[in-house]
Amino acid sequence: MPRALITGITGQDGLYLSELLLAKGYEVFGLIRGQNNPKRDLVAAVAPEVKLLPGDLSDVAGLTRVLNVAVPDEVYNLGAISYVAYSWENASLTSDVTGKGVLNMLEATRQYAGDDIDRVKFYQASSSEMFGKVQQVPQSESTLLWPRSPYGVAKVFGHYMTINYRESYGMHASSGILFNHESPRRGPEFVTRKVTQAVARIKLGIQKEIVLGNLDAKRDWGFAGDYVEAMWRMLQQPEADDYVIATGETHSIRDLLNVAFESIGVEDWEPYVRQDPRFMRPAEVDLLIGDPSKAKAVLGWKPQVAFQELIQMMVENDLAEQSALVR
Ligand code: NAP
Ligand code: G4F
Repeated sequence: MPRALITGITGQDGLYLSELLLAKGYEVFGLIRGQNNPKRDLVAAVAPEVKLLPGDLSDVAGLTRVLNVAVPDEVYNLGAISYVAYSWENASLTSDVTGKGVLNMLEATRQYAGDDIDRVKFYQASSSEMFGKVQQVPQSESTLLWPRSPYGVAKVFGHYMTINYRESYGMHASSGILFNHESPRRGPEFVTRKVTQAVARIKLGIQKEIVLGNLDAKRDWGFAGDYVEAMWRMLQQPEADDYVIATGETHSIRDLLNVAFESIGVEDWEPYVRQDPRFMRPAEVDLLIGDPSKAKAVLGWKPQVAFQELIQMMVENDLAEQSALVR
């Protein structure tokens, strides 16, 4: 039975990846932080077979201990402070967790592997946020990185550290440069879920408006369930490498509002949406659109869920969730 350790187990991707690996017959271990993490019950409900081990990405000794208990064949480093807006307010902490945390995990994994570096494969959750002020359209694995947020800068550090461990120590360490991916499990602080939750509440008559920031930014949005499959495929390759994972389509926040409101039968969303500078960012990433052709050619991966279907799925889920809450 192959064994996997996932950091970020309580997050959107950690949950989908756990389900995928368990279905493939893996024994799955998850790093969980804090002395009484409120999301422990969520993991137990979604994937009860996952064995949770306490630890934090900022604590190398703890990570080494966790690796020695889990004895993984594959390590998926998904843990991070992942909310871009928050990263300006907490730049130092974001650098420690989202940036230095990657080095901590790589180094703990190298020490765990000892003389046999081939005994373990490593996945790093890199991000399209690294492209920032994009230097090429669409963005591919060779596009120059130009991060625009403390989060993006931290991800660039983690990305190059992963490449460095591959080149310096021969570690099977791959980076997935994932573009935005969403689902009914997406945190409500991210714009898709913020919109789909609000639209559901407006439909049910329990919310009047949505307050947003920049409506013109464009993102390449896919479904998280599809994207975790790509992570697994990267670690099944004979050689480690870096891959862009994206749909190859881009949509603005306005397009998102169109689809979300249409799905509750509202054609004109303008009366329901207010903009507030509070949600504008000090430096914006205006346009993301990925070129996933390498992932398609090498991994045989392609996205299965289109943008419209994704947003409708999220609205339906939120309608069910919000109705249950008001009942
Ligand atoms: P998420 O839902 O925000 O989950 C983040 C996870 O990291 C949570 O489990 C969180 O645990 C954990 N974490 C935070 N600080 C930690 C620390 N100090 N030590 C250990 N764990 C810690 O993120 P996601 O959407 O699943 O994304 C997974 C990864 O992919 C992240 O690295 C993210 O930056 C990256 N990524 C995401 C996207 C996307 O569109 N979703 C795109 C590109 C890259 P708690 O529950 O304890 O807070
Ligand atoms: O949903 P977002 O917060 O996602 P963002 O910043 O693109 O980051 C996500 O994707 C990255 C991959 O590119 C990940 F690495 C990262 O961890 C995270 O998962 O914002 C998307 C866009 C931005 O342009 C933002 O300015 O939506 C715009 N936006 C407009 N109003 C808003 C809002 N974003 C949020 N969160 N809340 C608003 O009210």
